[in-house]
Amino acid sequence: MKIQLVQLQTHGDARGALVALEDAKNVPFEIRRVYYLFATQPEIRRGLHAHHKLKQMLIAVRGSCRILLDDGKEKINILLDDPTQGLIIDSLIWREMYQFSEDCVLLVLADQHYDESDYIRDYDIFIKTVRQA
Ligand code: T46
Repeated sequence: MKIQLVQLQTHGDARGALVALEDAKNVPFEIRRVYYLFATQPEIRRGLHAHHKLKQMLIAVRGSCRILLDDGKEKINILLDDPTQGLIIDSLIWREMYQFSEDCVLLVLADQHYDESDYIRDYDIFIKTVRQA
């Protein structure tokens, strides 16, 4: 599956910790958009879509959530609960985020501006698209 969980270098000292995110260094694409999810609720499921082209890196900078990833052949489930780990998700991967902790802040770096036409929000169309790719 075209996903990768990467360990981000942490600069820490007695004052606390710092993680820097830089494209072409620890982010494997040009960063065109940054957004974050917060005030999520444990029983709510988000995502439920794939992207034609978009690549993203997700980081639970606070709290935790689970993410189901599906490339049309296999499904995996990842717990994001560490602000020093980045989950890179390539195009054509179905994702569902759930079991958000109440304090969860999910930071997302994206390689494209927001474009609704890049979304595949119907699972059957996703499967057909993957098979044709
Ligand atoms: C993804 C997961 C991890 C914008 O106006 N601009 C934006 O950049 C984004 C991401 C969303 N929006 C609007 C579109 C909707 O009216 O914000 C609303 C919520 O978006 P959506 O329902 O797509 O949110 P999620 O949490 O289901 O999915 C988001 C991203 O859209 C998606 O690309 O991979 O987070």
